[in-house]
Amino acid sequence: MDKRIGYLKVITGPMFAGKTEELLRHIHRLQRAKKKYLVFKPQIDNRHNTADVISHQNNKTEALIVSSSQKIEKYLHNGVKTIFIDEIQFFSPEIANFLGNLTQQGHQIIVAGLDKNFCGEPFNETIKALLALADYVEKLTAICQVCQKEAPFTQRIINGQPARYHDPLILVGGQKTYEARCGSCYVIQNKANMPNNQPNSLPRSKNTLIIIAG
Ligand code: TTP
Ligand code: MG
Repeated sequence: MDKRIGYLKVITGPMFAGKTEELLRHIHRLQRAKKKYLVFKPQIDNRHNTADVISHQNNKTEALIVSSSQKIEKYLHNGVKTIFIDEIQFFSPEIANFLGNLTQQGHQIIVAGLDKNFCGEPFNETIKALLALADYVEKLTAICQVCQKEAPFTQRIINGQPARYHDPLILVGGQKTYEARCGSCYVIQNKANMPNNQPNSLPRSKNTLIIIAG
């Protein structure tokens, strides 16, 4: 990557793929060189009850908790040009244009976020826009917790059963609620009952419902 100009890199894939760990790897490189940077994470991700970004390997770094691109903008002073954001899928789609404009101004931006939701579809408009705008995309996979093959999907499990297609999009959680799955072992209930089996052809009216799970 050319470090003299701005760029947007998206680290993406399912849960348990090591997206946060990869983000931290980039951050630790800068720490060693004492280069200035800012790390953000969305207000919604309260899994660890701390402002740190924490990977499954328990590596961590301090982050600023923000709810919108406007809040991020307020921190962009003192000439800091390098920005990291974890859980980017939890920001609204405007963040894509906001980050695109920053790259034009020479900012170097690395974000991490889910490509697909528990339904196996693009997580939302935010990630779609970012993947289109990105200069670099690093797509990671996890390992299927059933058969140990490469896992591009995230399985949501509710009371021991695969989640249903119309369950709420956002359910913050970890290993108690989600598993990494390959295409063969991944299951979604009720998707076949959709009219024309079209993804998202019914309004996902419960999208705004946010549930916090283990
Ligand atoms: P991630 O950081 O993507 O999960 P992770 O930490 O296991 O992955 P990695 O090691 O690659 O960093 O966090 C995803 C969050 O999104 C988690 O709180 C669960 C939530 N989520 C939803 O709200 N809806 C969904 O459909 C899915 C798949 C996850
Ligand atoms: Mg993560």
